[in-house]
Amino acid sequence: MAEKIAGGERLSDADAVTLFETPDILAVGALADAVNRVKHGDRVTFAANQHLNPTNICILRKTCVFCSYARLPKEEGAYRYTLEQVFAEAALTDGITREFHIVGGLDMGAGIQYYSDIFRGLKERYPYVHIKALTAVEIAHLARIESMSVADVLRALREAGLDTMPGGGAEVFSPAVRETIADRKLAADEWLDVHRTAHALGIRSNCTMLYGHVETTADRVAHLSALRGLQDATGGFLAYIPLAYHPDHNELGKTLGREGTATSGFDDIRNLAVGRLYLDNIDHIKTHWVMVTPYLSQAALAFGVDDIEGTMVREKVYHEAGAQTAQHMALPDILRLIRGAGKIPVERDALYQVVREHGDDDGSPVVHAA
Ligand code: V47
Ligand code: SF4
Repeated sequence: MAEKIAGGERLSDADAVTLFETPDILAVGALADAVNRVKHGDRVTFAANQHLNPTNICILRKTCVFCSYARLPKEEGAYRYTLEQVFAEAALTDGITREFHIVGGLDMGAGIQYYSDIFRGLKERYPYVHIKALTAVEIAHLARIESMSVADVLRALREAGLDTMPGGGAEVFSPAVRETIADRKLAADEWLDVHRTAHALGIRSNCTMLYGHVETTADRVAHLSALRGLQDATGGFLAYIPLAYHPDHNELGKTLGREGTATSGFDDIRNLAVGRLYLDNIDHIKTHWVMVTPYLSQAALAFGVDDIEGTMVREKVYHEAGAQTAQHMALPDILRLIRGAGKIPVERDALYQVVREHGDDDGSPVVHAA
C-alpha cells in the first residue's frame, strides 16, 4: 500500500478495510503523516469560532438513540432561545469570533423565519463573521415544514446570511445501522442530496462519520466511499471530521452497557489517519478536541491531521453525552497545543484562508473591527 500512496494512487475499499483492521497503528500513522506533510507541511489550522445551539427541541428525540442533547417540547431542560438570547450569547466573544457554528434540534417552532432572523441579526452585528449553520438533517426538516424545496431553503438562508454548512447528521450511512441508532432520520441518499444541492449552489460544507457504536468496518468503509464519491462529483467538501460516539445519558449507551466507556484512543487516532489516506480528495482532516481530548488531538497532528476544532466557547452536544473536556479553549492554549506537536499554528477563516500566522506570539486575540 505504501507504493500506491507514494505514487498518488487512490486506495481501494479493501485497502481501507486493512487500514481499519491492522494492529500496526504506527504504520497507518506514518503513511497518513507523509500524505499530510505533502499537502500541508508543518502548518496546523484552527478557527476562532463559537458554537451556538438555539434550540434543543427535536422531533427525533426518541429515535436518535445515541443523542443526549435533544428534548421533547415539554421535557425538563427543553429550551428555544429568543433572538435576544442568541444575540446575548454571541456577544460573549464580541469582536474575536470569526465563525459562528449554529446547530440545534428539529424543532417545529423554529422555522425558516426564526433562523433567517438569527442569521440577519448576527450579520448586522458582526458583518465579518462567517455563519456555518444547520446540518443537512435540519435543512431537510425546514424544507418539509415550510413545504419548500431544499434548494429554495438554502437560497433563502443564504440570502439571510448562511455561508457554509457543518457536516453533522451523516452518522453512518448503512441502512441497518441507521435503523438501530437513528431510525426516522434523513436517509443516506437524502443527506448526500442536500450536500449535493448546497455544493451546486456554491455553498461549501463539511462531512462527518459518527463511529464507535454498532457499525462494522464494512459500514465505515462504505460511508467513506459515499463521501469520496460525492466529493469527486462536486468538490464541495472542505473538511472531514470523524465524530467519536459518547455513550453517556443516551438510550444507546444504556442498551450497549457502554455508559462511561467512550471510544478508545487507538480507534480515535485510526479514524483520523484513515480519513486522511482514503479521502484523497478532501483537503482537510479535522480533529475535535472536545470529543477525543486535547491530548489525543495533539498526538493526532502526527497522524495525518492538519486542522483542529477551534475555541468553541460553549459546547453542549457532547457535554450532555458525557464529554469531560472543557467547553472552551483559549487561544494561547490552542497555540501551545499545536506548537507542542512541533507544528506551526495558523488561524484560518471558515473557508481555510489564513487570518493570522502565529509565529512566536502569545496568542493575544486580534479584535476585529466591525
Ligand atoms: O450529527 C450527537 C453528533 C453531530 C452524539 O462541520 C454525537 O465543522 C457523539 O456535526 N456522541 C453534530 N456524537 C455535530 C457536528 C459537528 C461537530 C463539530 C464540527 C462540525 C463541522 C460538525 O454530533 C450529530 C451527531 O453525529 N452527536 N450525539 C454523541 N452522543
Ligand atoms: Fe435531534 Fe440531531 Fe439529536 Fe437526532 S441527533 S435527536 S436529529 S438533535
